[in-house]
Amino acid sequence: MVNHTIDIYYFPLSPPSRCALLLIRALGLKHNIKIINIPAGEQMAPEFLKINPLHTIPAINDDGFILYDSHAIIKYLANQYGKDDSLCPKDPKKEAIVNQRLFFDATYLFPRFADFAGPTIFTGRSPSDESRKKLAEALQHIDNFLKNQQWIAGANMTIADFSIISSISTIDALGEFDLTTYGNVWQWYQRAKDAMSSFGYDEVNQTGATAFGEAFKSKLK
Ligand SMILES: N[C@@H](CCC(=O)N[C@@H](CS)C(=O)NCC(=O)O)C(=O)O
Repeated sequence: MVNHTIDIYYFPLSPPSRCALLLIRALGLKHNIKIINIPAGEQMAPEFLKINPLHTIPAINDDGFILYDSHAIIKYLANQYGKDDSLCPKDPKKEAIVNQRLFFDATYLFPRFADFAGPTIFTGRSPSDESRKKLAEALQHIDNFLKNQQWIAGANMTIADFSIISSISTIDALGEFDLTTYGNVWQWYQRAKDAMSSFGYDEVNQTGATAFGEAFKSKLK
């Protein structure tokens, strides 16, 4: 039983920060949300730079243990507080696949999403054809991951599903990609939303994803 409260530095529009909060909710951990308003530049405040010199959210403070990067955070929390190893398997091969999916989100999917949507959000420019092609390629890889399995890293839901759903839901909310054309992705997305609804999927993730999509669409006009 965990008695202390974990601080999470979070902003609803930020996919990785939603992913970390969703896992905190799945694990039923006591937490305190500290909003860092990214558009207002609050990540550059000296107090926050002491938490994360890289000035990104999410970050957590778990009883003095400070950690940043959503992928590192969800892996730590699942290992430290998971009631068993289902969310983060200890079997080396299963764990390796989870890691591969986390690194895929960190180094491939999320950067391609940011390259696609960032210029519109920050300057109102339309996404480039090149960034559209690259993000579509990333979606196709996820579709392939899911060819013979129900979840992103195998037969069970793991932290990899938390990571990928925060990005996918935001991509879906842009209204620029028809996810139903990626049949495996679309079915997994419905399955994952359903499985995560018991610990607050809509409130923690969907609301922020939809808000990001609205912000994107309003800048395109
Ligand atoms: N790999 C990082 C990416 C985090 C990230 O880029 N967060 C953005 C918001 S979505 C941020 O905090 N940007 C503010 C900045 O870079 O100054 C993670 O997964 O936590």
